[in-house]
Amino acid sequence: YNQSFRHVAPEQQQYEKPSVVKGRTDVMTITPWLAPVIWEGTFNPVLLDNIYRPRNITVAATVFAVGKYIRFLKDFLETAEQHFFVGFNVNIYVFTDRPTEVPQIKMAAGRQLLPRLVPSSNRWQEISARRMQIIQKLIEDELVDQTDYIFCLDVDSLFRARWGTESLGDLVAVIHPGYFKNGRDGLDYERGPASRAYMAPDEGDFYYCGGAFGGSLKEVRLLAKTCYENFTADAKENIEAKWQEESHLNRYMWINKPSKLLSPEYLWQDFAPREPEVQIIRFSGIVKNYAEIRPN
Ligand code: UD2
Repeated sequence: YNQSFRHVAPEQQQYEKPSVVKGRTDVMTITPWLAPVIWEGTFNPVLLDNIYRPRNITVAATVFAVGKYIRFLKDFLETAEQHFFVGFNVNIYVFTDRPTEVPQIKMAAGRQLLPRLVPSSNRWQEISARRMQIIQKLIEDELVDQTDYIFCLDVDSLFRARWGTESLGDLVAVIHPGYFKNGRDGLDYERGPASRAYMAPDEGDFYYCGGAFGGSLKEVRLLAKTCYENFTADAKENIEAKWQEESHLNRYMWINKPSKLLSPEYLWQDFAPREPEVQIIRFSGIVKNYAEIRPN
């Protein structure tokens, strides 16, 4: 019997009765394939934490800080301490070519910073896409049997409010903040039929972020492996999808429906004006000067 599928509530837990007829009506909270979409007001954080705590889960996060992106790492890590799975076992794997510049962050008990060396590159597209291969290898070589869930996050971002147990699932995708009200023709998928990331005009549920995704080790390993293989096979034919591995991730999630979706609260963009549906921003991409920070 797989313990991980049981939601055992603590006996003394008291909380307000959920209502069948009240709740968020301004947003989709369940997809047509019956995956929950997590928005503020759809979950009880205390109840969820109490359900997950006895399982003593460990959550891994990967973050890449290659080249000048190392400058974003300190704020990312400090805000993760404040908001990301507070009170749980968390291992943050930092992949960098500048190990001596990894900041010393004071971390709470049960939380670890684990720097890993990766080569530098002159192409930001390569740095971004190669993450998938490195994530696959990390899961296979180090995480199996040690970690329960993994999230893969962009470094040029900050945690601003709770990101916790409500986000756990087998295959977890974040709805991209830039396109969440658009129809299919307004989703920035790869549109070239030659690419393995191709999405036809009548395909697509949502546009998902490349900058935040996660799930169980099994599911994320398969996602990373598939995206990297398709990215590499495209490259051999001199094809690069419009948004690199993000395009391939979107193709993958169209075929392999995520079991849980996180609303754009889980990856907002600081430059974007706040939308009324977004009652809280949990994680957001900072405004950056691409010309200044990318290698070329
Ligand atoms: C989008 C995606 C990003 C990726 C990219 C692909 C979001 C919010 N972001 O962001 O995840 O899919 O499109 O084109 O969905 N990096 C380095 N050093 C570099 C360049 C990149 O460490 O020189 C790492 C770093 O962790 C960064 C990530 O790669 O956060 C993504 O690169 P980006 O932030 O430049 O990509 P961006 O903002 O176009």
